Amino acid sequence: MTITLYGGEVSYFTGKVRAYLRWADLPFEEVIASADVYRQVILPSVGVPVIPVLRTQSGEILQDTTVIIDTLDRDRANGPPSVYPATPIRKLVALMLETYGDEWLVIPAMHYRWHYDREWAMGEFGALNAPQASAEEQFKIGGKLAVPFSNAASLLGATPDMMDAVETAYEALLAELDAHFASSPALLGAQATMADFGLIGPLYAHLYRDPTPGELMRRRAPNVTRWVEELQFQPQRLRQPLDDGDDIPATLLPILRRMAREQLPPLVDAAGKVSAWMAEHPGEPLPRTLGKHGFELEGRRGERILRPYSLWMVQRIRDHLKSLEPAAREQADAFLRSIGADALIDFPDPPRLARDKLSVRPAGG
Ligand SMILES: N[C@@H](CCC(=O)N[C@@H](CS)C(=O)NCC(=O)O)C(=O)O
Repeated sequence: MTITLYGGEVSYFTGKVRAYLRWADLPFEEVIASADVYRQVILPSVGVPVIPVLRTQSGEILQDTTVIIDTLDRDRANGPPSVYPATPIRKLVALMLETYGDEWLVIPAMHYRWHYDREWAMGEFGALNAPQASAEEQFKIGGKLAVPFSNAASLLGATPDMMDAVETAYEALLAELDAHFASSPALLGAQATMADFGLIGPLYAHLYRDPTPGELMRRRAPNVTRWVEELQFQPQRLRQPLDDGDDIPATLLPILRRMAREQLPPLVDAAGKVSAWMAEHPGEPLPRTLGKHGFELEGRRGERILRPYSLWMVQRIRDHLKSLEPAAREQADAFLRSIGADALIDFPDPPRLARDKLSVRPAGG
């Protein structure tokens, strides 16, 4: 059986897995997640309407891009190098940037899509759901399907008073990434790693493909555009193994400082609130969102939904840190301090979490 990827071009997380499959040179078939596919494959096997979903060669159904890539990475035979660098600080950075791409850059991705390219996105949603319908029919269907997604932009923090800050932060990130890719083929050097697969999610389906941010990327950031196109379509060059060192390219540091400044404070806050909720609801699975909490971007304060799932990704970073020998741990801590990510050193870990579809539950519960 060949691998099947159920998803769509318009989907953030499908772009992440598709890029990985092509990069890993694994033969696969991509099936558009139409209404029929949701009904016949996704809902019965996963229980919630979500993409992407992957059927492995042995017929196992996997949901969640981190789980999908980790499973394929673990089972790879004489194939591509691992997406996880072998050295401690690079692996730390790969895990951090995956978390940044998956859980934070949803803000600009959703903002540009739903505040600039709404009608276009509705047509795309309709085409995904009903590939055989007329353009007019697809637009109507897409309009209905798009409602929860279009609300996501403001729920995630791109409220009207924060839009300028979201754009300022994204344009600055684009400039930082462009400077980085001017001298480096991938985020950590020669080889694509989990850092690249994390960032390709938002930077392909939304910020490259959608008309308004796509034009912005092509105009302002030709090196980012080239990286997106290589990683998504022609990843051969990005399979050169990393060298044996553990240094981080200097051009990546502003991006890591940005992640530390923007995303870490709300993650620390989320950890406190999730711990408190778990203490009050022993053994219970967490809701997908736990109210709202504040965040700061470019000097402005906004509000966004708190998603416990993000802490499952932080747990992966923390597990890596805790697995390090004392000398390596000391170096990793010094590195975290140097990029302003001190919060990861003694992060207020909630009780251990297990992933549960689109949220989390107490591990073992
Ligand atoms: N963290 C998950 C998220 C998957 C996800 O959010 N998929 C989006 C489309 S790109 C979706 O189907 N969302 C449905 C929903 O959030 O209800 C992953 O890595 O796969």
